[in-house]
Amino acid sequence: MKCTIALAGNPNCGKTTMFNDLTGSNQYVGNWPGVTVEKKEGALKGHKDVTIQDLPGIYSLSPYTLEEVVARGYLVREKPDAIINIVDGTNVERNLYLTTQLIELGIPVVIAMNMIDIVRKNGDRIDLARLGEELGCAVVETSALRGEGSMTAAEKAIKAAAAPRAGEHPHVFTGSVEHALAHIEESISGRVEAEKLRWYAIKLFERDEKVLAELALDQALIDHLETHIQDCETELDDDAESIITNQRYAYISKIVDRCVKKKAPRHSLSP
Ligand code: BGO
Repeated sequence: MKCTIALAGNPNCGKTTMFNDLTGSNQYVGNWPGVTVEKKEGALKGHKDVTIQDLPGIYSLSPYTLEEVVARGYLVREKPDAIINIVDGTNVERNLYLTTQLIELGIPVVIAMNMIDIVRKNGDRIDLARLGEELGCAVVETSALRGEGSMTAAEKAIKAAAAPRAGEHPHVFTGSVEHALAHIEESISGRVEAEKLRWYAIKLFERDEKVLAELALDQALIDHLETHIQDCETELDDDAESIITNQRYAYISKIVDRCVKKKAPRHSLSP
């Protein structure tokens, strides 16, 4: 099956190492249109009809850095068939901030739990099955440096690309935010692709200027959405963007507590 798999992850998660592992010398390097951010793509080893598209290393899908704008522009507009999200297994909590946002895009995600050699050496344990259940996606352990697991992650991504979308999202947000998001989703249904409804609703809740400009909603609709957003802000006594960020971190912290067991704290501030 002809398909495109995007590689996404935080800076230093091992993305370049995995890209090289998956594509070998089958690579094309250029720039993303209009910017001097490097663009690399290549055919998956042994699968000439599967393209691996590298994306810039990012921490979030917000519109604040060039890398974020390039990565999310590609993911929203070019519609890869699946995403391999490379997570640094020694830093799961920080990396999952991006993961939760990638899942909201409605593109099948496979998590490559990378640096697993270091995780093991440290004596830490990650319950991959439980993490996969919590997030609703496959999780594969990888050591890109040792060439372990990368191909399994790619094969799972090819399978996920061919599978029907489940349409379910992890329960990241609390009741009043979910209530506002449901109203926003209802208001923009039919104006965006069905599988991206949630991502657009969250971005509108955050008053993301790039998404507001892209959707060019009429003022009456924007005013209507504002009533729901402002009700939520009043109830939670915070601004919309912080509400989303804080609830995302709270959700991640909960699932990390359930799925990641550190052997012992290795660093102490005491003398
Ligand atoms: C250096 N396991 C281990 N142990 N290391 C890994 C793994 C893995 O699974 N995957 C990647 N690395 P990038 P981004 C380095 O370069 O792919 C290592 O930013 C060094 N360099 O080898 O570049 C990888 O593309 C000197 O490490 O990440 C690299 O996402 C001393 O993680 C680093 C030690 O990988 C980042 C490491 C001169």
